[in-house]
Amino acid sequence: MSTCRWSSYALTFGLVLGLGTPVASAAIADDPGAEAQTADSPLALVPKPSSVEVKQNSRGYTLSPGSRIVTSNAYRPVAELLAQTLRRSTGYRVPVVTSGRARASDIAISRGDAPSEGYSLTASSSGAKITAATPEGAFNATQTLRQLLPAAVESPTSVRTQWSTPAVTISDAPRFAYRGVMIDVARSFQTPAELKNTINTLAAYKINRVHLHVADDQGWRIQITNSGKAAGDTIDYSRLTSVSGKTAMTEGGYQNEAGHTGFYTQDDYRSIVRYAQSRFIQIIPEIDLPGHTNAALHAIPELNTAGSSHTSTAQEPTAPANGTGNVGYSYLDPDSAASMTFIRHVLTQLAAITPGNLLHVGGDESHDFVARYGKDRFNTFVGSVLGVVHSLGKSADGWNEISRTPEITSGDQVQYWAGDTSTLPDATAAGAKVIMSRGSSSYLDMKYNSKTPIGLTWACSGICDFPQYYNWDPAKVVNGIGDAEISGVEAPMWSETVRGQSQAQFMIFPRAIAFAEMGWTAQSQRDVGDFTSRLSAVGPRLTAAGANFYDSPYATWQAPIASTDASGVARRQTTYDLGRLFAPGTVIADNGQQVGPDTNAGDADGASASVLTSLRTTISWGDGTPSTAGTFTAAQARDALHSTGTISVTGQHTYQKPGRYTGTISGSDGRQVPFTVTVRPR
Ligand code: TNX
Repeated sequence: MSTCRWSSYALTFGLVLGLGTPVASAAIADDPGAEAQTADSPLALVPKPSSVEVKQNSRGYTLSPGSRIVTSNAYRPVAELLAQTLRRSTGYRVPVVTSGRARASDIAISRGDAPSEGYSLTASSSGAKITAATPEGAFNATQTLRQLLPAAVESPTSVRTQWSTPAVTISDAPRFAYRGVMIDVARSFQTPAELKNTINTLAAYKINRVHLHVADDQGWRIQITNSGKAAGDTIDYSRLTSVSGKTAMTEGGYQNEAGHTGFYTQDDYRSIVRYAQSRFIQIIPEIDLPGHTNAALHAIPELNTAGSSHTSTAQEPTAPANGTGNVGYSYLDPDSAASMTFIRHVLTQLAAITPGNLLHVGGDESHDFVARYGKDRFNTFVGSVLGVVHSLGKSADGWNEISRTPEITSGDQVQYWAGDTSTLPDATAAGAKVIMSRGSSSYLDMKYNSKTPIGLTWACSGICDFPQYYNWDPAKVVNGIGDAEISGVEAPMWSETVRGQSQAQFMIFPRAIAFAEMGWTAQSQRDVGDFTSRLSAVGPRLTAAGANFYDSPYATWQAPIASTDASGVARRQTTYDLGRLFAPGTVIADNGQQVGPDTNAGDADGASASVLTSLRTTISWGDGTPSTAGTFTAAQARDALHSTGTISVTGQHTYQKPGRYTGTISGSDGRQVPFTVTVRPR
């Protein structure tokens, strides 16, 4: 038995292991019951684990119709989440049991020594075995196990393939405790369902923080009620959402689509928090202060005092709504009691519905505030906001502008995005940590290239694709701010130009996945070429899961196929739906019978690369009749804002007699996929 340690072989063999043999390895055995060692792409694990030992000549784990997940009560919720994924795609029952011994066909999840968030995972012919010290570690292990199985495991409907993993032993733990993505729902709202969809995909790559930018100049997205108001507080907080929940960006969208309006009730927010919590993601809400506050000033007359950016008049008691992308003009009055009353009430309610230890208070781009009052006044004002956060038993996050505020202390974090880095050591000297979000290589709202139809260019222009976002060390950005001073990394997705879940995911993926690996994997184990080859197998997973992403030309996307079992009636011509092809970067030729890469660099969407130079299929029906050509239909065509959705393979046929037929889809690249059709009497 030969073994290979990934940690030492990564550079030499990473490409080979990562890519596998994309076309041949996607083929499955003629007899669907036969045990073959096939995965779409063995060891295309992202983020890359600390240590992976591959047993080249051994069989791995095979999930079968009788497979169970055997665990203890403490790990049951984690097991149930894994079971949900497996049930949907395999159609197997996958019961979760908390007693009895695990068999070779089972997945065992149990408690055992492991570093914080870490785990060990062994997949072999005697079963899949996960041990972790906490449910969080076990959850991380289940994400790795998903990636050891074929991409089709992400399918929302049941498909058939060989559900086998390579034989591996993995032990794993993260570099940074904080691995975040920010989503700006203030400029353009996303519904709870949209947000949960993205959270679900982020969790699969071990992102564990989602920072929600819920208030900015253009809109206010979180319900604040009047309950628990301080004595003498005349503010009607329900106006925040009844007035500024109805405003959003009015410009900047693709084909002029306006920003989406709306807000989260506190119950919506709680349900988002719970959903994220079950995937070990902490939600960090941000109320941006003292700037970026026009939506608050638009809703609440009491804030429009002479020292704020808008002074109330009889004609204009509140600041006008502003749906432009202008920044720096709005601010609260540091001398008005109403400002602090407002801040305390809002943060108190937010703290009450946020189980996590962090509230983000913004602090960025208060240009007109600083111009009017000076930087010292800014620091003391933000310092009093930090005081409120601390009095609520929470720690504060803020953009790097807050680094010199007086109250900053251990537990707090400053998020570096741009500007003066010389202030960061002051924050760390006071005990705070740094979250690295350097604009030029972290901002998910930047265009991938000049042809990207949405996005901005101020922080990154030219090519801002996943290699640029991957290929830097957050510990080498600022002198004196190394691993010990950094709590982690976060990639922000601002929404001046981004509308809704699908566009947001197009900007987020795959760049946030590059970030996920930057946050998780030791710097010495990271290599952009190796990452790229593993990412090429992640694309089909995103496709199978129904997530949108930019199928960048920097990866040569793999294209695995799985079959679907069909049924029909004898002597009736029927279009049978027989297969699922997950093929990022491809387009279907006009006649529907050929799939190939979208190489038209002249298009707005640019070129792409796929392992398929061209794929045609023939279907042999299993009843002795001549084979016919398969037809491809994509759930979503590749265009300037969408990767190719899952492609169905269909064929027209008339079975003469009832029965159960085993047919084969044969690809022009040599792959063969068996399917079964059950034909009832007419
Ligand atoms: C800067 S990053 C901002 C945001 C914008 C973003 C657009 C930061 C702390 N402030 O208000 O949305 O640029 O890229």
